[in-house]
Amino acid sequence: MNDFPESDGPIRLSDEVAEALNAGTPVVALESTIISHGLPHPRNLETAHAIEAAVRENGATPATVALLDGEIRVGLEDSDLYRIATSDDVSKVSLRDIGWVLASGGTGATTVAATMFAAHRAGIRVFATGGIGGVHRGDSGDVSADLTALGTLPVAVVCAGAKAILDVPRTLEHLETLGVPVIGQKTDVFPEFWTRGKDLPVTVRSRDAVETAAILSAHWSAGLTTGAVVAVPVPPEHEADRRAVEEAIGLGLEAVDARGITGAGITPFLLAHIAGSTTGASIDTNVALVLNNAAVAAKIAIELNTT
Ligand code: PSU
Ligand code: MN
Repeated sequence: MNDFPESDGPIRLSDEVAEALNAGTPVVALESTIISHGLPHPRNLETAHAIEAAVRENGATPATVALLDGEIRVGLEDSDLYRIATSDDVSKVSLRDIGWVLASGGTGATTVAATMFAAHRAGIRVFATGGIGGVHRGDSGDVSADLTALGTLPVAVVCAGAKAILDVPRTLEHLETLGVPVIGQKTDVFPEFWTRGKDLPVTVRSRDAVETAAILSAHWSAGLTTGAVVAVPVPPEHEADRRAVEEAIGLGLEAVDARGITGAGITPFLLAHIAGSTTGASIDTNVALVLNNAAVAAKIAIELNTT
């Protein structure tokens, strides 16, 4: 048990994660909504293990986050990953859901926002995932709390940008308003998850993990308390066909409207719909980019520990 000074609420670090943090060795936080709501079974469980392996192979300790039995858990056992990947009673937990899911004692998978919160409490600065949530398309005013978390918690989120199911230009404007830098690692354009992106700008291009860590370190040591997006495009050999993805998104958005799906259900529905209509190609891309991000995040965590 490693309690955060400003809080005495229930947070439990695995022995491995606690030891790594105490020893000052690099740790990478990982989310669990991607396991419960982002990928189909059994691909989700396989991928959860593969992401952790990618972090380890690149020299850092993985810390997957979830809410289990009334506790925030940072660093999970295989049996915990299995529960999240197979149970049909797992809540998708964003910032506002942490309290009620803890109080209920139920099982909760953390989004980018909730994972950033847990990572910050545990003292972890680097977090790898697939894509961040953002401003949804249309005029619904649906904006992911991932942006709220990025604007308030000093954690770097290594991702392949934002899914084109969102209004990506407005998402980037929102990040600017919140004071969140978007660091394009080896890219000048903001990646759009399944594709490497086209024409949306990043705040700054970084050559490699060393430069990214230097930027993050300068950002936080200047006294800023916001997070950062480290945008890493999907490796070219795994990039999906842009037209096929756009078409699948268009049909998915029509289905969302037709079925009256709203709120937190939208993202999981669209991901499943797009996976179905691209005959799984989008899932292969999703898995490939998450594994790549995990490896890149481990390298950044190593460099941050030495700057
Ligand atoms: N991207 C994916 N798979 C996912 C998500 C994003 O490829 O499962 C999840 C992340 O957990 C992200 C969340 O934080 O969707 C955003 O949901 P919402 O828009 O409801 O905040
Ligand atoms: Mn939403």
